[in-house]
Amino acid sequence: MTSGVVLARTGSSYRVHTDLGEVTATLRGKLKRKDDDRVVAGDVVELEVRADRTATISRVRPRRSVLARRAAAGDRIGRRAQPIAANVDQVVVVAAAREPEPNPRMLDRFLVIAEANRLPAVIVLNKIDLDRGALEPLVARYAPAGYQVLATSVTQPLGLPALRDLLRGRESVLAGQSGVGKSSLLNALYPALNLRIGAISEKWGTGKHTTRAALLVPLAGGGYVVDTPGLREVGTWGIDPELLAACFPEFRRFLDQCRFDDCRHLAEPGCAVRQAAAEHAVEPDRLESYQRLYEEISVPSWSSGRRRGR
Ligand SMILES: Nc1nc2c(ncn2[C@@H]2O[C@H](COP(=O)(O)OP(=O)(O)OP(=O)(O)O)[C@@H](O)[C@H]2O)c(=O)[nH]1
Ligand SMILES: [Mg+2]
Ligand SMILES: [Zn+2]
Repeated sequence: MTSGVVLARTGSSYRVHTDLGEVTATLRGKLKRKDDDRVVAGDVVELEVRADRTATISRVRPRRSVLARRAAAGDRIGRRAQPIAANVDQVVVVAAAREPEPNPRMLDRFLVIAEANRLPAVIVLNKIDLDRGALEPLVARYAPAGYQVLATSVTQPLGLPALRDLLRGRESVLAGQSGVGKSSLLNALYPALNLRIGAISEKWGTGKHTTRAALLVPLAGGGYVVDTPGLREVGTWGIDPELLAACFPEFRRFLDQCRFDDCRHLAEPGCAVRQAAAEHAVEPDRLESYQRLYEEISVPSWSSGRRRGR
């Protein structure tokens, strides 16, 4: 009996990373009968490995965390979370100083998805060689929420040892707009990965039907990076609108000071969050992000099928 980490699932077989190397495993009968999402990428499993490097998974260890897509209320399956990756330790949201310019609206969206999944998040500002001045506004925006902003440059290079430390021994989801340099950063840290740069990343199998399947890439020196789907595919779909404000950590201390218990922080009188924004005790543009996301996720469930298909 040995243990391993599930890297990917294809149909009913699993690629598992073990001390003995990578093996192909199937589930023992007893596990198979349970629901479909019993084992996902990132799960730590116990397995029996045979001489031909095939294996049988006999047990799944309890998960420390799950990155999940939430089924919306009103769906037949109810508000059940669909696990996409297990045991994710952190979300690393990557932005660029320039080319493309930082997009705070998109960063906020990724951070909310991380919070909704109770995953700690760190921001990496790459391409700092192109504009040193891009760091300060980002730190000002995100320090009150408690997010660390790490400046990096692949070309200079800069901040790479710190990023390596951040990724080492952990399971990380990298998120960020196309072109910010996610693949470049990983290649700079782990040349053996040899990821494609500057092109739509096909390398990790962003095929047609992979949206539900995650893939773990083992990093030299320990740790994993989760690819496909990124947070974008997980989306804000099914996040409870009532819980959205708490996904903005710097809002939390104001939430019980609103006049109405069910304040949505949109236009209600006596809203402590809006008051805080007016006084710049919270960044007004973060409130703007909140309000836009609120509108987006509070559309009635009958239209959620369409949103999901987008
Ligand atoms: N100046 C500068 N350019 C960089 C840096 N990092 C990456 N680039 C360039 O930015 C472009 C996009 O880099 P990628 O690594 O492909 O970006 P990505 O985030 O993986 O993009 P997708 O795979 O499309 O999501 C490439 O032309 C890189 O050479 C950096 O630190 N400084
Ligand atoms: Mg890439
Ligand atoms: Zn309020």
